[in-house]
Amino acid sequence: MYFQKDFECMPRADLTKLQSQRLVNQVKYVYENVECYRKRMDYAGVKPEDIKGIEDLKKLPFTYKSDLRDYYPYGLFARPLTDIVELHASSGTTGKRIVVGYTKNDLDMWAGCAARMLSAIGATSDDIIQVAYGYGLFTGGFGLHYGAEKMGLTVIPISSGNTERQIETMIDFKATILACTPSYALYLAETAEKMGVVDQLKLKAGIFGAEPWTEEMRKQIEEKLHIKAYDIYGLTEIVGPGVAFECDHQSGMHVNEDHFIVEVIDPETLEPITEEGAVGELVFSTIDREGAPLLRYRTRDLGVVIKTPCKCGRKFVRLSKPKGRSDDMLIIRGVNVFPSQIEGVLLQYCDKGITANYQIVVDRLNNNDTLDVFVEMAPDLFADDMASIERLQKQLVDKLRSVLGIGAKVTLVNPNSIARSEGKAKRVIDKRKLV
Ligand code: DLL
Repeated sequence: MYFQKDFECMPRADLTKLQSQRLVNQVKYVYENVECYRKRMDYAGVKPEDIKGIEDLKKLPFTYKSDLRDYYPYGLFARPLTDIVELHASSGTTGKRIVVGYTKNDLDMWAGCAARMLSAIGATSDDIIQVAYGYGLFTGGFGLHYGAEKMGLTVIPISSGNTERQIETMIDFKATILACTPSYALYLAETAEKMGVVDQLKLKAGIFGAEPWTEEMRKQIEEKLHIKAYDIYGLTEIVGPGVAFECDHQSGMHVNEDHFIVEVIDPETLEPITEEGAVGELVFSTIDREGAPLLRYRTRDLGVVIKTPCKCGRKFVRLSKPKGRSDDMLIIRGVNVFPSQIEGVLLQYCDKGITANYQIVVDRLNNNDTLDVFVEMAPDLFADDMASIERLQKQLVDKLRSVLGIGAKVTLVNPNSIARSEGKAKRVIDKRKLV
């Protein structure tokens, strides 16, 4: 077990004291070691001494995804690269990734956060966890791996993909816990059904996150795989998986508040929302991070912070399932995709036979996200032979795959066939009903 009662069940007054001490240190550390923060705080007229506790958090400027992009790759690191032992990354608004660095202590803190999540779902060193999140720059695979390792579980580091082999492995290696995205869990469940092997599985629980999913999906996964399905939340910028986790009561995700402070703000006015149960944008500050600390990071995820006590006894506040985003980011097969990335690719081909009229359609078929890009041809290409149209279509598919990191189906359609809008163009149609 990795239930850290002293922290997880700490009375609120003590937790506030701990958060305040850590925040004061983190702000001082960031001011001294990260030029961008120093300049921004100077500009805002805030000195580290002005931050005496969490009540002063709102004096600090926000950090945005664009900051991580502007200071790409290492500009926001607070430590020299000699102290950074691991890098992780995810996509950004222009296709340029954002990069986050971990020191040895950061990795240990992350592993501890992830171990708490596993402990909260009842995992012990007797369990065998199949980590089918992607390993690599994405944080999912390694985050669950480090947590499981810290708790002494047996890890099957299979990564994502190769679905039938996943099922074979789950059966042969007697996996008891499955970790992957919820949509992949459903796909695995359906494949196991087709293979007629569901009753050979030894799974008892699944730990799923990295993309929006509904209570209906939870029910389906639980019924098909005969497991309990738990939600976990995180983002690359903070620590990937391990920011917040569900306990046995499956009623909101406890935030690891001794490491991260969560605020809810109105995304328009940027004012903190204190009203219980109100939806707002989640903003996180790290308070004991060494490599890549972030203060008041605007996640763009909309959610609710639940402060009422949980039956499990943990005192950490809980997050509702995210209720959408305050920007246009889509999560497709677990990968963050911005429509502007797709538009950027299409614009590069406007002199090669396509126009800037396009539509992006995202759907979910057989529990797998699909991405369709419809683009109008220019009249010249339309009059051309089929081979040139197919050639261009293929070039677009290849380019989109390399920029987005996932496959898209591209269909070149007749000139003027995409409906024109009278107001703002409706470029993206998301047919998945996820919130
Ligand atoms: O998805 C980290 C992660 C890995 C979380 C494995 C959980 C499990 P990013 O790729 O940076 O990091 O994507 C972060 O994914 O801002 C949310 O919009 C979304 N997201 C993450 N968890 C959930 C969840 C990882 N449980 C972005 N429900 C976040 C809904 C989620 N959305």
